[in-house]
Amino acid sequence: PVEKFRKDYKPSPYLISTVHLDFQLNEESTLVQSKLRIVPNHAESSPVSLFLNGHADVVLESIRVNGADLEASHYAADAQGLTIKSGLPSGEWDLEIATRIKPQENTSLEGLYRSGGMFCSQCEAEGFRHITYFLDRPDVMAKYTSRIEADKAKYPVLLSNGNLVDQGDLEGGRHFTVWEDPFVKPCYLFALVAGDLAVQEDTFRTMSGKDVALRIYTDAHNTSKVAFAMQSLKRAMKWDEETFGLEYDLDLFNIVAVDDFNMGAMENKSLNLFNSRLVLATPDTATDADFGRIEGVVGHEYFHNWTGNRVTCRDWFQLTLKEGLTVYRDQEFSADLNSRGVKRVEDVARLRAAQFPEDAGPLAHAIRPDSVIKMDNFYTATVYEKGAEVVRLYEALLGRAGFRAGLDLYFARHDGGAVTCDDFRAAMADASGADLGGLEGWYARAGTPRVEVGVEHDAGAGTLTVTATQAPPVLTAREGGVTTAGQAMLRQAVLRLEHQRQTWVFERVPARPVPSVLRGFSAPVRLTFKAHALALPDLAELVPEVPGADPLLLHHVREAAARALAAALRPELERAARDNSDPPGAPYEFEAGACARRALKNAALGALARLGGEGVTQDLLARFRAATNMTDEAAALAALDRIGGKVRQEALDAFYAKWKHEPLVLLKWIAMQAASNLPGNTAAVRTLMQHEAVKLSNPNTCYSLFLAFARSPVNFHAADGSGYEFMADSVLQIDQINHQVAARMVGVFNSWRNYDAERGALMTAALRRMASANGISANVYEIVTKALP
Ligand code: B3K
Ligand code: ZN
Repeated sequence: PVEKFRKDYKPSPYLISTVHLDFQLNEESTLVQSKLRIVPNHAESSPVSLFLNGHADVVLESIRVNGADLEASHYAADAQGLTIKSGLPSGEWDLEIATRIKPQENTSLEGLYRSGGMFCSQCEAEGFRHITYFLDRPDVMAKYTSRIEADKAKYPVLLSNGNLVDQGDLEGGRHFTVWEDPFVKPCYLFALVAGDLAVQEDTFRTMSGKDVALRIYTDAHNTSKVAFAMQSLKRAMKWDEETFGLEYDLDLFNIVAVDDFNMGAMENKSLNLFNSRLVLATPDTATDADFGRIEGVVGHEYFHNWTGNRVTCRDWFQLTLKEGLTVYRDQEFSADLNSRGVKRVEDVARLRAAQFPEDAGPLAHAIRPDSVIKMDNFYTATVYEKGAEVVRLYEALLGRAGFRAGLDLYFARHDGGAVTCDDFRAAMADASGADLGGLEGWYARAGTPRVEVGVEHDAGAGTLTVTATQAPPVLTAREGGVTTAGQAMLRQAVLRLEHQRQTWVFERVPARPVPSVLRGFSAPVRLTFKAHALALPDLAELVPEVPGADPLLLHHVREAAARALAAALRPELERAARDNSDPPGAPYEFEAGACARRALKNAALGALARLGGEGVTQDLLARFRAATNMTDEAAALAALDRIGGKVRQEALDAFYAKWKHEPLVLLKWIAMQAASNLPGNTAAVRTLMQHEAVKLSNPNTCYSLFLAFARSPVNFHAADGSGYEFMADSVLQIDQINHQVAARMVGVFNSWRNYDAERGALMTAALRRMASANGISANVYEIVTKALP
């Protein structure tokens, strides 16, 4: 596997102005004919050869240049792509390439593949090269026309990007559609869908009065589950107009739900593809958390239409340009629709639980990485969540209006272009005249800065002196609230920490105030603070704080503390559970107050379950049986799981019997069993792998099974190494099916340095075994080799 470096970026010697694609979809193989208008990129000296990326699975059938077959001596194809070495015309010219591919054998779920009975595609980051030979890089932007032909009975719905410009029936029961996308785009935003799908429709009138047709496609039996996603889409469209003045730019917007999907969703121009679990939801099948995620991701993919699609990335090292900015936008969207405070607490908790450890581990990278082997490995919490925090710094420094002016200038300058993070910062700085040079460090360096704050009050002089030191020094916007104890906030200021040590003096502060720094968590830093948290921190947060941690010991200590706390607070917990329970027959509502009540009640029930006893068990069983929404049903099941024994098994069996026809609901059932801390559960998980509900070619299933298993301190971290062994076996097994999923699974070994010497040795032994296994993918290779000492 080859490592690529950001510093090696060179503009493409050729560009492509138009792309005509023709897909002949068939059961055994698919013929792809592509006609490209090739344009020399004159910024560069005249090139002699043209290299097009293409995966080994692509079989070349023919090449024509300006309408004439190209002689075999002029070109060569290998596992990386196709080189046209000679016979290239000067000026602009047409290149026609025919390739044959086998989507039905494609289990990597990159490029064109099958999910259930449908054809669908995933091209970001480098999937388009699995379809045909192409300049597969985001700075090559072209206008696309796509013609799709397939059997009409099997695939009545044929979709691609842009507007439907033609359709018709053909001989032999076949039919076709032609789609034209008027906007230039990189090939990673191309999409195709063919299937027997049902559709739910709605419309949205934009701020300039244009009606947009909104369509959500699913399997016929799931049409009743898309109402919430549709409502979220309409809210996102309205919010982007009101907040950023950004209007939708085509007459239709399609979403398709796909069961087998490597990640959450994909923002293909006007044809977003979604993992089914992020589209389908009804109160009885989805939890409050699921609803929240659906709203956020529907918003996220829609917002990409401007931040990502209209303005895209010059190269993949700039990924945070579109992802950090779009995560910031979806966070703000959810904050405006629900409780801003709760949303911020959730987002920061996620950052601390997932991104801080990543940034402190062997795979730490800057939000704009310097080198990459497989780009798919860099869709990380750092690029996404820390990237969003860096965007939040611009907002803190420039204020809302300054931030908006910067974004306006960014679009005015770069619409239709492929740009860098530096272009974004330049637009932000130029629109406001602010000096943002200090932000450079956040793009260049990995790691979480540590900030220490000291406060001194001089009663005589009436001054308050705030001193902050940071390591390593990096610009940090911190809103410092200066408050008097128990009183409303007196003053608020943004302190710019640009040097290693800085001091601010506030005048006219007669009484000693209580300072509140890092308000709203205004920078992604660790604050050396003496505060004590009320809730027990997650094990993932505890482990890095305890050098050489024994995860089992920590787990038992944490459990004992949780039990003691529950015992001491029993009456309060019982009251919280009782007072926050819905009256029978109350309708489910996804609304901030109702969600908060359910969360409190279910947290109380979870704590009471630690105490066990007949009364608690019977109450939980009754709640489990009577639950009218998945939030309460799943919470009761989790609490019964904690009680263990016969009731646990009965509840799991009842849950399976009730939901065996809803694969998305069964993901929760799988994850709960896989994460169990019952001693010896590894064997049960191996057995679960044989269950009819477990399909290892489905990424969601793998995540629910294996990533959940790795969260079990008792079984993943079993002292005899059996958990690590099971995980390594599973990685190697899944890598034969899907590289991206396998690479995500390996990530659970990254934290080996946090544990005691024995576990560290067992974990690195598992990593070495994977590294030396035959035929591992570049994806897995990159993670295991970086994780090893
Ligand atoms: N841009 C996609 C992620 C693609 C991942 C490719 N391995 C989803 C998103 O961030 O919106
Ligand atoms: Zn995104």
